[in-house]
Amino acid sequence: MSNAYLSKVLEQVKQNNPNEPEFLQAVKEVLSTVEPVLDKHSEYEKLAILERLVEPERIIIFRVPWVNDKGEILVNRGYRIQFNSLIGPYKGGLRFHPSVNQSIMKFLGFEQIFKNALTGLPIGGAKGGSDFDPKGKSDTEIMHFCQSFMAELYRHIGQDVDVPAGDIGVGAREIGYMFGQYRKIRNAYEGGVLTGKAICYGGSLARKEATGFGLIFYVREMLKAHKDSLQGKTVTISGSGNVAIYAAQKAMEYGAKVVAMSDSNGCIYDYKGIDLDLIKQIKEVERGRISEYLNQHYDAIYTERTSEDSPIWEIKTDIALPCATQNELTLNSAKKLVENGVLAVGEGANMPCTQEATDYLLEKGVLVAPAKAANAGGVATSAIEMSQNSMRFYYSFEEVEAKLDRIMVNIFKACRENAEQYGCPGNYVAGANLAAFKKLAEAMVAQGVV
Ligand code: NDP
Ligand code: 2IT
Repeated sequence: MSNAYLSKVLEQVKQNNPNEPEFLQAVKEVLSTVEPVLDKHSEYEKLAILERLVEPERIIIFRVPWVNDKGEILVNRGYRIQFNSLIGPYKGGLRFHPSVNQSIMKFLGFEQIFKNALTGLPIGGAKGGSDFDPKGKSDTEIMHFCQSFMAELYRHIGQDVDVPAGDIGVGAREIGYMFGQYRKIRNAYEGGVLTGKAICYGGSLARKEATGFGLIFYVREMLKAHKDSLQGKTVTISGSGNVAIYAAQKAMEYGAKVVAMSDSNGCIYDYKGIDLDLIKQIKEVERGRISEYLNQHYDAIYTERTSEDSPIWEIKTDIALPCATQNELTLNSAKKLVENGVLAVGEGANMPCTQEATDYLLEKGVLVAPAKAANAGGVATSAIEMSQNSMRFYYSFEEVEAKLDRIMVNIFKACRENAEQYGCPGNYVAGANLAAFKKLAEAMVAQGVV
């Protein structure tokens, strides 16, 4: 980084946010690519554009007490990072996972600002969640936790203020329990306050599928720009949650063969192609472990995860889709993928590649679909859910999917054009950051110092 303003801000961010490695990583990744815009706009320093972007508008931290089935009282920590409302109400998911802390919440909130700007829809950036571990909890325990979480969160959100949705550990079941509690407290049906709702009370068709489908639409466009396609390609997908499952489904529809999926314990490899109906049964219905796949497919192979390098990236593949969590694809894994001839990596999860892994993949000419662009289909469809709620009207599945497809095509186009315009053709990581940053900076200038 040769721009003095950039280096100064990065140093400040380091000093002001000690012990927040994920947040620092996300900021560094963005700042390292926006230099050409800053070189063109020397006035941005005087306007403190970067200093304002890296500081959340508000951080809310709260106690979440709840009672488990044994009658024991437990306390978790809840978060909502209202990062930026420049271009719309705060918008972003809620994550329930024991690893949740302020650094992870802030990195996700920061990424969300740029992702949401790329969708072209009026949504600001936010993230929230809790260090609550949903694994092994009964349905009643999940409900009690969600109700207690919402008993505090309700006062900070609203359909024109802040609109949470799902993320790791939060799906339609949790959104339903939170919506019920919100509705009861507010004594009003405000449909657009949460997205990812079930279809029966205000959800959007295709929201469940949207992030995974959108990822594949983006990868399709990226391959097309390089005169290639998904047809006949081998695909490996980490995770077996919401994003992974629907990425697998759409990849298969385009003629690709998905041979491996995983969860936090390990990965399965099925040379015949993954039986996705069985994965849905194990994960969406039974909430079980992916190793149970072998109970029905005796010739599949299960490999336990024993280190930070996931065994799934050792498998030879044309296209790798990390769809589990941050920093799940390390430099070691990137080297393995390149050794095995990988063509493209599509980030379904948020920040799944470490910075070293991304740099290595780009250096080796692998196509990288960056998370904030490639997984934006989920939040974009959330915005479509909000607009349906405002209109008190519903679109068909096909209508929503067509809108999502168009949005992903436009996001890819913005990434490609910006990468070309700023002298790094084919680098969609930089292209995404540049496209989003330009829009946000322009909006900040227009709205004055607030
Ligand atoms: P789910 O909870 O549905 O699934 C998460 C999957 O990732 C599970 O298979 C889980 O395995 C695995 N996983 C989670 N944490 C870890 C970890 N620390 N180490 C290894 N594996 C892990 O979540 P989603 O599919 O919704 O989210 C997946 C990723 O996609 C996240 O990064 C999320 O931020 C991102 N994302 C989600 C969107 C959405 O609309 N849902 C939109 C855009 C991005 P296990 O069950 O063993 O924990
Ligand atoms: O990371 C993400 O974009 C999400 N978890 C979806 C957020 C949303 O508001 O739909």
